[in-house]
Amino acid sequence: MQVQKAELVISAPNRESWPESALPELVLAGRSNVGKSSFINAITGRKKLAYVGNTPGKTRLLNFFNIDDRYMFVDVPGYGFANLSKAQLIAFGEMMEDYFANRIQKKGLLMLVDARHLPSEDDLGMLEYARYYEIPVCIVATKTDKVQASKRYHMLKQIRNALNLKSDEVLIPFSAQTKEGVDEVWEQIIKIMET
Ligand SMILES: Nc1nc2c(ncn2[C@@H]2O[C@H](COP(=O)(O)OP(=O)(O)OP(=O)(O)O)[C@@H](O)[C@H]2O)c(=O)[nH]1
Ligand SMILES: [Mg+2]
Repeated sequence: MQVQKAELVISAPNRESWPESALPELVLAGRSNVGKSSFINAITGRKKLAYVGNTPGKTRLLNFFNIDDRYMFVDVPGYGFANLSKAQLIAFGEMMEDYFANRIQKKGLLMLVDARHLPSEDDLGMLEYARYYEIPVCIVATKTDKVQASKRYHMLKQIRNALNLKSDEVLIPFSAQTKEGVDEVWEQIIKIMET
């Protein structure tokens, strides 16, 4: 999809600041440093829409992006960052619980995992939210350019198994560097958002 407009609507610290909007929403989640900002930039064709940096897990806000007045992307702060306090972990859990339980615009979860590593407990927890609230999921395995061709099939299979993906839960190999997977990602997003 050719994106014309991609705008940050608000960085919301709490429910009161979630935007009033009827657009269907796609939650984008993943561990810190998984390549989420690079992913958002790659699929929207922007260079600096979402900040790409070396300091992982800084934001604790839900970032709502208006995509062509058609979808809202809800960028979740990267989780699984070791330096979080227990209070911060609880606050994060409450923020996500609040969103999934109460936001009627939610339509799907797109979760990013690093193609070189097995998913974490936090990834599984995020997936559980989606399954519990019965919203469709799409998994994106990032940084495939860093995976040796001979190991690729095995890695992807291991990720599928670790997440216990069902046959209708798609796993898309992706690289922000080579742009592998951009078309497949849009195909899935459109499917999730428009059914
Ligand atoms: N080789 C390669 N590097 C990538 C890819 N995607 C992201 N990176 C690198 O991985 C690092 C983290 O990327 P970000 O896009 O900032 O990741 P993030 O998940 O948004 O990170 P935080 O928001 O800080 O948690 C950066 O150094 C990126 O350049 C990719 O597809 N291939
Ligand atoms: Mg980021």
